[in-house]
Amino acid sequence: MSQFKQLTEAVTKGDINKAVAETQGAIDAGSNVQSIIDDGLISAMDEVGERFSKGIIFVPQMLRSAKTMQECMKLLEPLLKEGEVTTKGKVLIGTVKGDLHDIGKNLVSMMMEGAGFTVTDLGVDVPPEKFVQKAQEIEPDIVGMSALLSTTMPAMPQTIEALRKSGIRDKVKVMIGGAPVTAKYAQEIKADSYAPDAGSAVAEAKKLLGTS
Ligand code: B12
Repeated sequence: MSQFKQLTEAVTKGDINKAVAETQGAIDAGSNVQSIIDDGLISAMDEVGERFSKGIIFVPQMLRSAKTMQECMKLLEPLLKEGEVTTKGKVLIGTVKGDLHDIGKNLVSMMMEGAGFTVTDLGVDVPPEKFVQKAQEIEPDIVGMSALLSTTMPAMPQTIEALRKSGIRDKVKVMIGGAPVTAKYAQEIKADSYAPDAGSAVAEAKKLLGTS
C-alpha cells in the first residue's frame, strides 16, 4: 500500500472524487503507472474482495469501488498506451459466458495494447459462439478468456471445444486468467497459457508468439 495509501483508501470506500484526485496527484508526481495500478488500485480491490467475503460490505459497495477503480483507470490508460507503435500481434479477448466481471480483463487489454498488441475486446458474458465468430472474422494470434467466478470457469473449456469444432483451435493460442483460474486448470483444459496478472499476461503473450 505504502505511498498510495490515500488512493487505496478512497477506492476501498468508493470515493470517486478523492480517488481520481489521488490518481492525478500520483501521475503529476511522476509515480510509475504500473505501481499506481498494482499498489494503489489492485490492492484496494483485494481489500474490497476480502471485506465482501467476510460480509462487511455487499454488492452495491463492491460495485461502487469497481466504478471508482474504472474512473481512475481512465486517467492511467492513455499513459499505458504510450510508447510502442508496431503491433506485436492480434489478441481477441472477452469475459466468458455468465460472467460480468471486466476490470481485470480490461486491465489485461490495456496492458496488451500498451505493449503493442492490437486488441479486440468482446466485453462480458461472451458465449463460445461469439468467440468463434469473431475469431473467424479477425484471425487473431491469441484468444484470451477471463473468468472471475468458479461457476463460469467451465465456459472456458466449452469455448476451447467450440474453437476446435470450427477448425480454428490450432490456428490460435489460448490464454486464460481471472482470480479463480490456475496454471493447473489451464493444463487440464488444454489452454496454451495462463497468467495471474496483467503484467505477466503481456510477458506470456510475447512468449507464446516468440516476440519476447
Ligand atoms: C468488483 C467485483 C464485482 C463487481 C464487478 C464489476 C466489474 N465491472 O467487473 C460486481 C459487483 C458486478 C460483482 C458481481 C458479482 N460478484 Co464479484 N467481485 C468483485 C471483486 C471485489 C473484484 C474483482 C476485480 O475487479 N478485481 C481486480 C482485478 C484487477 O483483478 P482480476 O479480475 O483478478 O484480474 C487480474 C488477474 O486475474 C488477471 N486476469 C484477469 N482476466 C484475465 C484474462 C486473461 C486472458 C489473463 C491472461 C489474465 C487475466 O489479470 C488481471 C489484472 O492483473 C472480486 C474479489 C477479488 N478480489 O477478486 C469479487 C468476486 C470475484 N465476486 C464474487 C461474487 C460471488 C460475485 C457475485 C456472484 C455476487 C452476487 N451475489 O451477486 C456477482 C456475479 C455477477 C456475474 N454474473 O458476474 C466472488 C467470486 C467467488 C468465486 N470464486 O466464484 C469474489 C471472489 C468475491 C468473494 N471473495 O466472494 N463483483
